[in-house]
Amino acid sequence: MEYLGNLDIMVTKFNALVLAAALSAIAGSASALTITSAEGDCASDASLSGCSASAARRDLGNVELASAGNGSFYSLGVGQSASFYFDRQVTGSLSVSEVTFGRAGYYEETALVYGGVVTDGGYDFSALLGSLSNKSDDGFASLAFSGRYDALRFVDTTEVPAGMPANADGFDIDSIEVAAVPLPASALMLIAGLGGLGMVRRRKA
Ligand SMILES: [Ca+2]
Ligand SMILES: [Ca+2]
Repeated sequence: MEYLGNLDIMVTKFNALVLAAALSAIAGSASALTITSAEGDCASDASLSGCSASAARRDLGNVELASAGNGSFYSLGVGQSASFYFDRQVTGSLSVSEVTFGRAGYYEETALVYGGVVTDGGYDFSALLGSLSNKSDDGFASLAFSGRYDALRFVDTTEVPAGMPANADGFDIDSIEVAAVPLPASALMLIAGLGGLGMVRRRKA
């Protein structure tokens, strides 16, 4: 039965391919950050002061993780806030696309950004990361920050000038771009090691 040896090599190669596919799937999921949940003052209670009159602008589902917006957005509401929770920790920099960039004569809309970390009592949003304005020239409101956070909170600080329409609804978030903290090399090595162990065991059996 001279083919048995070849079969054994084939099975080993197959296992290696399965392992490689599994590792690449893990690496892929590690880089794909997702928003697990979001909450916003105006999304919860549209009657709050400064919230948009438009239901579409109070839909948190309009905010996606992307480097460029798609035109649908969530309006924070003047003086109100919204928080976004991620499946992995994130780190800087942060870039937010707004819809009112480059509008001549349009008043400034601003927001503070806080980083949230999981604690025993829930989320601690005491870390102020910086501020955003819709008056930046590059089409994005960006800020650099270090540290690792499980969530981001945006608190509107827009000061609406006198004489502006009464429908002011604060800083608008179309999309968010932020980096996921990469899996530590030790975790990837552990996964690879466990996979290798499984192959050895299967061959011995
Ligand atoms: Ca607005
Ligand atoms: Ca959007």
